Amino acid sequence: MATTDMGELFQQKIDKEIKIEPRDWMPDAYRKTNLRQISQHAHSEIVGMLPEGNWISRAPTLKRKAILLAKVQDEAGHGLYLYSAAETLGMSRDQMVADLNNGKAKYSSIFNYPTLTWADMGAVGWLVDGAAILNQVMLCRTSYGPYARAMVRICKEESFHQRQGFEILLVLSKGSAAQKAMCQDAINRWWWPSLMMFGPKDSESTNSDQSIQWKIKRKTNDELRQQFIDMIAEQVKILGMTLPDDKLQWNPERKHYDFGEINWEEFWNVVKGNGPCNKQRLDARRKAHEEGAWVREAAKAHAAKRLAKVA
Ligand code: FAQ
Repeated sequence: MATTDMGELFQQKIDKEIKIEPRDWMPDAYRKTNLRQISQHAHSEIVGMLPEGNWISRAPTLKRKAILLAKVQDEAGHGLYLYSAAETLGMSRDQMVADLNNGKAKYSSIFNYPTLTWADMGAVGWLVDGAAILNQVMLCRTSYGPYARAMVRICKEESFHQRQGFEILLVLSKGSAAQKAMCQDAINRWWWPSLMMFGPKDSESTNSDQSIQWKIKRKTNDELRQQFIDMIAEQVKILGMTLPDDKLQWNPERKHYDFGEINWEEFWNVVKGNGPCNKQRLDARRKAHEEGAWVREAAKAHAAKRLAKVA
């Protein structure tokens, strides 16, 4: 069958909401886009462990430490499900990790910002996981089967992450003047970078149109960003805190909150590797990879020994 006919059949399958599975025929560009997005997503989970990992040894109580530890471990698990889903598209995990470590692969801009105080653990959970969930709920219905299935489990865990973040801030918001100030400061620093997580505005998004046609994405970057702003603008009232945007205002005609201009220059700067912590994050990943070499070698040797026994 000619590739164009195959392409038409493929689109019909997508339109009928039939999931695409690893052994099915798919256009090269569909394979490439999924591989790009899923591997970027996996890298984000793994690099995303670092800003919070920074606070595990400094959590204020044993209980807080156990919760944070569990959250960071969940993120490692998410990375693993996602690398496995990406591998079904034909690239090895070794190659994906190499691409991350040599700076070729992207990961979410948000993880290039520093976590300066304990309140940042709350802001990351509430805002960063909150933004992640909105995007990921949509991805539970993405057209590539292994990605959609991985997202279902990830979303269940992410909602716990968001609640624990909000609860950290809720406690601080009812605390001393210094704790309240710490809470507000963390919100101020994480608000704008969280909005950037959804990607460039629709008019500058290179992949959205095709990804929406293939139902990899179900909503545009701007649609999800607006949904997030509408949700957080209400939740912040419960904390008795404010969002650092003097243009934030309910618009009864649009039935959405209006908001100020995002600093896109800052966004692209971070994406290109020049954010406050890009170098630190990649250095940490490379170091962990080098120091873990003996584990990989031991695991390979063990697997080879077992295979030899079976043969
Ligand atoms: N950072 O054409 P579009 C988490 C790139 S959640 C860096 O609109 P697309 C959980 C984009 O790759 C965070 N780069 O792209 C957690 C593209 O460049 P390329 C991860 C970005 O793919 C919480 C170019 O800009 N979530 O980890 C960003 O259609 C707490 C043009 O953009 C996901 O990855 C950015 N923010 O839409 C863990 C979700 N935005 O690749 C630990 C899955 C855009 O052509 C702690 N991914 N770029 O060279 C997606 O849904 C999509 O990939 C978007 C971007 C929405 C991120």
